[in-house]
Amino acid sequence: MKISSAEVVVTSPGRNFVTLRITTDEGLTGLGDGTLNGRELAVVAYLRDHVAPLLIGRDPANIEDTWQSLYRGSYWRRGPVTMAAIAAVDVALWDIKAKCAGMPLYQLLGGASRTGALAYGHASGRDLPELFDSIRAHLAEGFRAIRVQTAIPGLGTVYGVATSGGGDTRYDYEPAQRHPQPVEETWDTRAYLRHLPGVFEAVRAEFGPELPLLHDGHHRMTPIQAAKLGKELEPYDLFWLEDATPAEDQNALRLIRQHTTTPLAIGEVFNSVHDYTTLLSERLIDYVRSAVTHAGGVTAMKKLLDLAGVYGIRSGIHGPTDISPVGMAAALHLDLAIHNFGIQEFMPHSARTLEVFRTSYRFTDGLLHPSDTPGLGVELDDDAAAAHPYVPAYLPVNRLTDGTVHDW
Ligand code: CS2
Ligand code: MG
Repeated sequence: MKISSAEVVVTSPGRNFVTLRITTDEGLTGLGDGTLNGRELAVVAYLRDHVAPLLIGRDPANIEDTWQSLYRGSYWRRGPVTMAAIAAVDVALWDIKAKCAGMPLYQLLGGASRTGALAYGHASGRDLPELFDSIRAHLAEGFRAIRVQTAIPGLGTVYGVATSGGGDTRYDYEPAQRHPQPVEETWDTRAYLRHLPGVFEAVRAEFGPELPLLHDGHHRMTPIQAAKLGKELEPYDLFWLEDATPAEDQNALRLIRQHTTTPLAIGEVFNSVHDYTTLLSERLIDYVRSAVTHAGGVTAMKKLLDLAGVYGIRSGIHGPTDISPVGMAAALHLDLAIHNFGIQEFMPHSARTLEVFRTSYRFTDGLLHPSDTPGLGVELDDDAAAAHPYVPAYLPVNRLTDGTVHDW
């Protein structure tokens, strides 16, 4: 069998998605996600202009060889654009291989290690009553683990906090926004650090000690600020504190670790196992947060997660709405198969997105299952995709109260 075409489909059913469809001379197709939020067209060009021509005529069965050719063979390694493009190819080839075998992908990864993947949902509120309502709504939908984000008194819009009600608009706070320039938000870390422990105290008092609670710091603290926050949150027994400090500084995690037993998660902006070497070998984190879509696909993620497992570190695969349903399905097959699964992030896609991407994965009683459909279990509806052309969009920029650009 040979690859006969590799087409890139860009669609924007509320937010932008980049999908690679590989077709073989025997008529089999595979899908891969290459969505890089706010920088989508860079991956499109990388795939269309530089990668697709290399794929034509290759044997789709040789996934490892194709991965290594695109990684080692290009000379320019790593980086979010390259690794999202490689991920798109890799996942599409796994989809084809699993369809060929007539099996769901997780079977090719070793079979199921569990009945489903524990998912966490995103609750948020501008104040405690709104936050409590959001937590209750997620519990009613079946979520058994909850990420908690709140607004901060004195600051305006805070990234990760819903400004609208339920339904499809519920997660509208996290798309890259469709403006010609990025929206600017104001940030004050001291105000955040003063406010957050009280929020967790109130949530524990309301919802009791058992519910797993998570929090995302969006890379906004210095190491010593993160150490202080981790220490102050210890009484509230977090499942994890995510992205406490800017992720590229692996050594920062060492300082945080010396001060707190709050579990740490990091890695949604990482794209290679090389971003993790210190973190894993020194056991400076508890959860690996990379997305299949941004870290080189199933092939690379399986190796990364196996290495993490050697150190007793578990998975927490990135699953926001800017990972397409194709990337989400790939994550779920890994979640089901690997031994060191921790938790899966799950922000359900909008109904509009699910008209473009026909999924078969299921969310039941707090657990996600990729389904037993052969392959990944996702198909792309071309007509629905074409009805939503690309719209430029940017993630917001974060500035301190004096106007300084800040990390996030
Ligand atoms: C967030 C994401 O899901 C998360 O944990 O940090 O919403 C992230 O900000 C976006 O994926 C950025 O594209
Ligand atoms: Mg995050």
